[in-house]
Amino acid sequence: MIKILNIKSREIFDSRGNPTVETEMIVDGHQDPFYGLVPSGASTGKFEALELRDNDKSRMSGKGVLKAVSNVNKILKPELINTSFKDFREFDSFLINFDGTSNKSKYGANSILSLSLAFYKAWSYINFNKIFLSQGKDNLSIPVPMLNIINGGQHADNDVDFQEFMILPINFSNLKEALSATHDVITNIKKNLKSKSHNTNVGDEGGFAPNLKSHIEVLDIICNSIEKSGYQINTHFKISLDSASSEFYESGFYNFEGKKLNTDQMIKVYENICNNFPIFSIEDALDEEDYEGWTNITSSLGEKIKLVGDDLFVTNIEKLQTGIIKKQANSILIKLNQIGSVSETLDSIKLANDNNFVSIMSHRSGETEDSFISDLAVASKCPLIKTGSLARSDRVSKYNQLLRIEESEFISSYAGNDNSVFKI
Ligand code: 2PG
Ligand code: MG
Repeated sequence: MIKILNIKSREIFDSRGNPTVETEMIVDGHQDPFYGLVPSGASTGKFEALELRDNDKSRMSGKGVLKAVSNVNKILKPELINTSFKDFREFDSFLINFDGTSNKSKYGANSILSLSLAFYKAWSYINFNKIFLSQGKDNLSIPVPMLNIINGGQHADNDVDFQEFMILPINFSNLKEALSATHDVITNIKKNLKSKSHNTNVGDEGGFAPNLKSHIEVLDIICNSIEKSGYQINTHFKISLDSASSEFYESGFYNFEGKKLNTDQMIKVYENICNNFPIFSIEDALDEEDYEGWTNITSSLGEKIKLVGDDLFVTNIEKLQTGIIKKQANSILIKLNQIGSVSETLDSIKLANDNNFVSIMSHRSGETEDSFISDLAVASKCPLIKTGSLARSDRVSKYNQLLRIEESEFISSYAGNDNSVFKI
């Protein structure tokens, strides 16, 4: 049993300078507090759990989270202090039932997640030996980073419609080598952009945000830079996209690169991309409610690439279950704050694994300095992690944590060598 002795929540800032929630928790037997820090999205899914903001326009454009903080300090804390919980599942269940709504709208998913994270950290710290020593040393691997090197969509002020262009270093013996090679590619992308007089400032997730004309131009620059760095496309690096297409979908049409495309035409764009470039996955290829389209694209491209549901599934086990039955997508993006608790997040990963869907642990575009998702990605055996480019501390902190974990005696491999996920 873990007994909670004290809780304190406060408003802090995320990587975009917007307010967010942090909660610290003291548990019996431990002097140091455990922290839960909550990230925040920009291209949020319609069905995500509710992020409670003050909407008081006189303060930080209404983005304050003082209500969520007060819900923790004044309402939830008195229910939790001096109470003992068997494990994080019992703790999360208590919070979920106490809130009582399907999307955590009574107290806010940000307040509930901050508590869930803090308690999970306490629980895993206290039970470390039981969790890891019991399963032996050969079981854990380091996930492959999906590095978002060119930003567009809602994450950048340019005309590129797809939100993220990512590179995946796969055929390397460990993460250390994989990131060193990635550094070479990023250096060449920068040189490449500079030589064409493009801006090389970085966007929200640390990737470049040049004003390029089309997705083909971006993909050509990426492939060219990989080869210039002395690596082979497909063998050493694959490419992934996050279209975040709900952001350019309107009344049944995709407003893509100056054209109004219906679902079939949009699917043709993707088929064309997959025929010409080394694509590993496409996330949110279609709108979050274009359900029939999702089934169609999965039947057309699902054997060839991973089709990843982010806004489509919002880390929600019920939406994922429907997706599995209706064959919408074959992979899921995992974001803790889309659902609002650690245990529900782990349930979605388990359901995905049981149905051969690949789980990708993910940051949000508004991040904090916390690197917890790196620990969780390894512990929950996600073969991939998406957490921005090799720039900005909010992104690099996650990769740095993975480098530390890689040195641990519990790690036996780098997931990039797993042929069942990454066919070369
Ligand atoms: C996404 C994410 C993270 P946001 O769409 O996958 O890259 O963006 O946090 O803005 O939803
Ligand atoms: Mg996404």
